Amino acid sequence: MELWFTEKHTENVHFSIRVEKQLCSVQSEFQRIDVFDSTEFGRFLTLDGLVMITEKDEFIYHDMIVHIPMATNPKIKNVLVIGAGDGGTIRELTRYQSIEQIDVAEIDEMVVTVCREHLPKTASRFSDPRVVLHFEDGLRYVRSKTEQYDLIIVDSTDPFGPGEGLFTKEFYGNCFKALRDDGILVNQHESPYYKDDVMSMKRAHQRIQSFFPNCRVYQAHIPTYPSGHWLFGFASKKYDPIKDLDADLWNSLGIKTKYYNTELHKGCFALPTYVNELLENTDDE
Ligand code: AG3
Repeated sequence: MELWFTEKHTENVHFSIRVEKQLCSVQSEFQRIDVFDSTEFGRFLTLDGLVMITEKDEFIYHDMIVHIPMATNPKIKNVLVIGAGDGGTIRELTRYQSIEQIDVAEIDEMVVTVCREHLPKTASRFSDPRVVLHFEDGLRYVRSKTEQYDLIIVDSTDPFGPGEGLFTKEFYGNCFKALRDDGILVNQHESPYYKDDVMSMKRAHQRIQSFFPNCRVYQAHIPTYPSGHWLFGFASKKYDPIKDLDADLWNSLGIKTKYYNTELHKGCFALPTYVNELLENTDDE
């Protein structure tokens, strides 16, 4: 008997992974949480039937969401991570000795519990003393914060279900307020390829741009996400991610990575023409 996990990337495109075993399936207050084991991608986590991470390719996403902002400003000390219940982003952040505090606002405690049990490769650093877990909606958490963080990482799901509020103008405005003068906001920015994802990513870009003077979008290749072509947003009150990169300084830290390097740092902001055009023609309601 063969067992397959399938995610609908569009009405007409399905992506399937052959499953060796289903390790966990629970319904939390917020969403359905599943963990599977597979030959091709190792263990993988899905939320409401959408792939969040696989053991084989999570390093790409987590390298890119963490090391791009950290290399742009290695003096970052106070970080807020929103979402991130699988722990991958936290694992990468804890590699920087210079970081003093990592607040994590994750809406669903059950995601953390499940990942601690079944995905120890990503959920490995929750017990670092600098990590403070807040099990609450990131949208609400950030509302009450003012000039407190050097970096906010929005490591969310797609813009529907529990993650919806993390793509709103209200949320981005509150992130702006919660950041210090030289603060950086990085978010997972959806894909430029299929129609529905394009709409989300254009909208996110438009909304972020209405608050931050410096906004850039960068890309990575993530095999298990829709189209495999994924974007991240970089927004700052002060920094330009390319001009302000001190490659020698980051390289001197000796942080060994499998995807990120300082040449790729500069290259990932060079986007295909059709993506640049999508980002130029944004019209929000
Ligand atoms: N968060 C972004 C996942 C988006 C995937 N979308 C999809 N499969 N339709 C991942 C969280 C990793 N820490």
